[in-house]
Amino acid sequence: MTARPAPAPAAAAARPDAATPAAAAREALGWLHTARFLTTAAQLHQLPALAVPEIAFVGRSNAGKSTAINTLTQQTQLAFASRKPGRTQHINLFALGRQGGTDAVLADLPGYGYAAVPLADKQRWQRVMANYLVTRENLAAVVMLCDPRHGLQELDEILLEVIRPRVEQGLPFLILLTKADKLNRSEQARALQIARLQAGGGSVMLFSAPKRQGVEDAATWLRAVVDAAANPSDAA
Ligand SMILES: Nc1nc2c(ncn2[C@@H]2O[C@H](COP(=O)(O)OP(=O)(O)O)[C@@H](O)[C@H]2O)c(=O)[nH]1
Ligand SMILES: [Mg+2]
Repeated sequence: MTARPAPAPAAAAARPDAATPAAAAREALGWLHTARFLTTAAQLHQLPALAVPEIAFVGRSNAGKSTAINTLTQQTQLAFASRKPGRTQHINLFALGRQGGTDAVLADLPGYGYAAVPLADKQRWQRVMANYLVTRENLAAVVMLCDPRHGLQELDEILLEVIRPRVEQGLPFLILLTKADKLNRSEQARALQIARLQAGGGSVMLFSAPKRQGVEDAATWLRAVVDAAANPSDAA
């Protein structure tokens, strides 16, 4: 081999973090991995007022919310993936940020719609969720988890109606169609199509924890939402 001069440094000078979608996803997943438990609240007024962007995860019991949070944060037990649905009645907050700093928060909201829960409890949860989604000042985005084999159900639609005005004002909204590994390709395409019609301008992605489908895209979306909330002038 003949000796050659070193290549021009132009490519190497580019910031490695966001050079490609894959690099952006890696950066986002590294950031999500910093998630740690912050606090839990049984009632809205117990939630601390926070200045950092907050991303709420909502969904029916058993939709795959805990699994998605654990997969995105790459932590097996952060959001307890329950075999007994309907038991997580609190709002759990998880802090995100490198070096112990907090630059965003994930809010794991109570799963709803579990049949065995008494009606009064269901109605209480519905009120708490609606109040949270309407009044939470640092709310920066909402992620709705939905098992596409069942589609959006009545309680999903009610929540959609609650947040629709905020989505129309620009609140980022993502429907994650979970358990995509249970659908074949044409069923996936059809589920995407239906959910896009229902999302009212929000985004829709297929997601599978075991197949890791949609994990990088969802992570990148979450990171971008927080970046946009932190630097509103960059958004356009
Ligand atoms: N096949 C498959 N099963 C999943 C997936 N995500 C969750 N599940 C299963 O669905 C059930 C409910 O999941 P969980 O995360 O506890 O739902 P949650 O009630 O919304 O928090 C559990 O048995 C999970 O193992 C997925 O992506 N694929
Ligand atoms: Mg759960």
